[in-house]
Amino acid sequence: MTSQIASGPIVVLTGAGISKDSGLDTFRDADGIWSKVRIEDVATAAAFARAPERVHAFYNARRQRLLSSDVAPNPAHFALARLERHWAHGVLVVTQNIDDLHERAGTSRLIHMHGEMLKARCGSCNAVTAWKQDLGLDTPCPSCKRSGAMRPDVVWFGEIPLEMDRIYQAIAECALFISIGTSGNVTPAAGFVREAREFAGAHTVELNLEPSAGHTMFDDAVLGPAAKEVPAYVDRLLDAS
Ligand code: BV8
Repeated sequence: MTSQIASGPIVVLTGAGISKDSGLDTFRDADGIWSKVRIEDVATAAAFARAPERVHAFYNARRQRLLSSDVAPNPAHFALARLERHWAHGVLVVTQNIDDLHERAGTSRLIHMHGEMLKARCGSCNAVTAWKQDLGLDTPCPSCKRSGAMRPDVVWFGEIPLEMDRIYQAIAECALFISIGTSGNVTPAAGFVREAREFAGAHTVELNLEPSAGHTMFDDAVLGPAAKEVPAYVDRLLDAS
């Protein structure tokens, strides 16, 4: 490891692959979510306007799955929390995932750029509320009391991801950019590695089950399941720092 990496901030981008070993489905694997349902039918504002019950059913099922007792953070989530505790120059985790497994593993500097499944937002008054029950057309907003406008507090395709300025600022200052468990198919997240290379001159590493769509942009790659490879990689980083 170069001295630049050893003395600089780290930005970690995670995707659905880091939660696969916790029992949550990915999107584009052979048995993934998009092999069972179309983005256009459940993950856009137009889909919600056209058939809100279908969108609610899609997220209610995923929310209940996330809350089930057999879904918990895996060693990859815990390793990133350990890295944050021991890396002297700062670690920011930017996740595309809408689950709460990073928080439950102890990560605190965290941005959910695509929102959070355990929050609901009112389309009328914009109030955001922590949410673990099913959502439906008859669900009243806890704040304005109106029904019919509650939605999962997630970023659908065609909507603007959250905290982009803060994310780009952190990437511009990082010495090491690590991408874990993402296929590199969804923008703007898929472009972060290029930002890290071109604007920060950062060292870039991809930890994934297989090479992602953007694999040529990474200096290094570690292929294998996140639950196995991420703890080992964090050990190497901390041992060398
Ligand atoms: C935006 C929340 C402008 C909801 C998600 C054409 C028409 C319309 C739009 C577009 C278009 N072309 C491009 C676009 C833009 C669009 C887009 O990228 N579309 C794609 C489909 C082409 N993007 C947007 O609309 C975004 N908004 O662009 O606004 C803008 C831009 C910049 C600044 C301001 C404004 C909004 C996108 C957000 C959509 N919402 N999620 C929900 O979850 O239901 S995205 C969704 O995909 C999830 O967040 C998911 O995390 C994310 C990315 O997928 P991955 O995480 O990578 O998951 P995937 O299954 O693909 O890959 C898993 C990987 O893990 C695989 O590589 C696999 O090998 C690996 N793996 C598997 N097991 C393991 C493993 N790795 C390690 N260990 C294992 N065990």
